[in-house]
Amino acid sequence: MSEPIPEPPGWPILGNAFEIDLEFPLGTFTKWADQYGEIFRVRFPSREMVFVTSQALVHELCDEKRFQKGINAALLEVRNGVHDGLFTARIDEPNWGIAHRVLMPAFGPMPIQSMFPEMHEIATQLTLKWARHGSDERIMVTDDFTRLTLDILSLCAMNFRFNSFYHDEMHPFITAMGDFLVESGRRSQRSPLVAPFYRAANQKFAHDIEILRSTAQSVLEARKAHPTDRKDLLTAMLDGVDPKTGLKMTDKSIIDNLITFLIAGHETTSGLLSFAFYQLIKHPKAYAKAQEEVDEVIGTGTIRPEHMNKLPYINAILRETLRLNPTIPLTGVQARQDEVIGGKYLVKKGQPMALLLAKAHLDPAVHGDTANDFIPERMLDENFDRLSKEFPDFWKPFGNGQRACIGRPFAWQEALLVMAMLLQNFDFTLEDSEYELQYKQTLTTKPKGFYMRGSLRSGLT
Ligand code: MNH
Repeated sequence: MSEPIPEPPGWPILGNAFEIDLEFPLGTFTKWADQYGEIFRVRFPSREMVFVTSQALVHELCDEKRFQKGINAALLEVRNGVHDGLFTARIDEPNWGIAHRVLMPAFGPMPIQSMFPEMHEIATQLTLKWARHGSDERIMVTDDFTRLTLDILSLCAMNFRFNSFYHDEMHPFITAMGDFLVESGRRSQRSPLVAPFYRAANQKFAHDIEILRSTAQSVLEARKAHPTDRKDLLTAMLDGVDPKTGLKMTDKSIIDNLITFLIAGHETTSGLLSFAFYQLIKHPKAYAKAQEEVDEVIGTGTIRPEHMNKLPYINAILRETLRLNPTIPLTGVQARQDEVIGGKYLVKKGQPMALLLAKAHLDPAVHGDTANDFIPERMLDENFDRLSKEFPDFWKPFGNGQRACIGRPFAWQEALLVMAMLLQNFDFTLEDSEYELQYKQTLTTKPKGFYMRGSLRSGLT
C-alpha cells in the first residue's frame, strides 16, 4: 500500500510556480521541507518534481541500481551551450563514457599534485592583491575568489591565462559564461508558451554561447598548432584513447568539456571558499584552531604539496562548510523503474526527483540537536568515518556514484592551499560586524553582500 506524497496546495495548471522565490528558489524549497518533512512534491506548469530531504531517503536514492542522474530543467538549458559534456550528458549518451574514461586518469593523485605550482602561483596573486590593498580597503570576497578559481582552472586545464587579478573588467569569456548561466536558470523557470517573446534575451543567449565556443575553439586550435608536453586536461583530451571503445574524443566533445570544466569548476569552489571564511569569522574558536594548525605545520615558509594532507582541521572545516552550505544545493535523479521509496511512497519510472542536500545535510537523525551548528570537529576523519558507516550518504556535496564530481581532488587541493595561504598571511574580520549570511543563487549558491577586511600578520611569504 502506498501513501500519497505530501504537497503544498497549488493552483490549477500553474501549480506552485508562483510561490517560488525566483531570486532564491532554495529558500522556498527549504521552507517546504520544514513544513512537509522528508518528502514533498512541487508542481510547475509543465512538470513536477519530488524533493527528498532526509539522510535515509537520500541514501535510498543513491542506489544506482534503482535510480540514475536526471538532467533537471536548468541543466537542460545549459545543454544549449555544452551539449553532452560530462556534467550535462544523459546517462545513455556515449560521449559521457568516452570523456569519463579518457579524463579519469588526469584527475588522479599524481596529475593533481603536478598542478600544485600553478595553483600556488595564482593563489599568490590573490594574496599580493589583498596585501597591497591593506586593511583600509574592503575585500569583495566572492568576486576575488571567483577570479582565483577561474584563473586556476583555465591555467591548470588548458594553459590559458585570464589574468583576472590584473583587470577590473572581467574577460569577455567570463562575462558571457556568467550571463549564460543566469539566463539558463531563468529560461528553466519560464513557461514554454512565453519563451518566444523573450527575443532579445534569446539572441543574447545565442551570442554568449557563440563567445564561449569560439574562445574554447581558439584555445584548442592554438594547442594543436603548438603541441606541448604539458600534462594538463587539454593534453589528456587530445591524446587520450578510451580503453573501452578505442575511440578518441572529437573536437566538438573537447570544446564541450573545456567549457564544462570552467563552468563546473569555478563557482562551486569560489562559493566553498567564501562560505568557509564566513563560517571561520563567525566562529572564532575554530578560526584560532585553523590558524594554529597552519602555523604549526607550515610556519611562515612556502606552502608545499606535502603539507596538504597534514591539515586535518582545515580539511574538516571544508567538509563542515559544504555540509551547511553545499554550493550545489540539490542534485537531480530519476527512477529507472516504478519504485516505492521510504517503504510507502510510489514514484513512477522517470519521475524527476531532487536530493535537497541543503536540507538532508541537516538531518537531526544524524546530527542531533547540533545539526545546524558549525562544528568542524564532527568532520575529523575518525568522526566522519563513523558517521558515514552509521548513516551512509549523509554528506553528498560532490554528488553520487559514477556521476559524482570528477573535479573533487582538484577542488580539494585548491581549497586547502588557498585556505592555508590566506590564514598564514592575514587576520580577517567582517567589514560589517552585523553581517548575517544571505544567499545569492544561480546554478550554485554563494554568500551575498559578504565583505571582509584583512590585515597582514607578518611579512609576506
Ligand atoms: Mn564538480 C559534477 C559539486 C568542483 C567538474 N560536481 C558535480 C556534481 C556535484 C559537484 C554535486 C554532481 C552533479 C549532479 O549530480 O548533477 N564540484 C562540486 C563542488 C565543487 C566542485 C561542491 C567544489 C567545491 N567540479 C569541480 C571542479 C571541477 C568540476 C573544480 C573541474 C575541474 N563536477 C565537474 C564535472 C562534473 C561534476 C565535469 C560532471 C561529472 C560527470 O557527470 O561525469
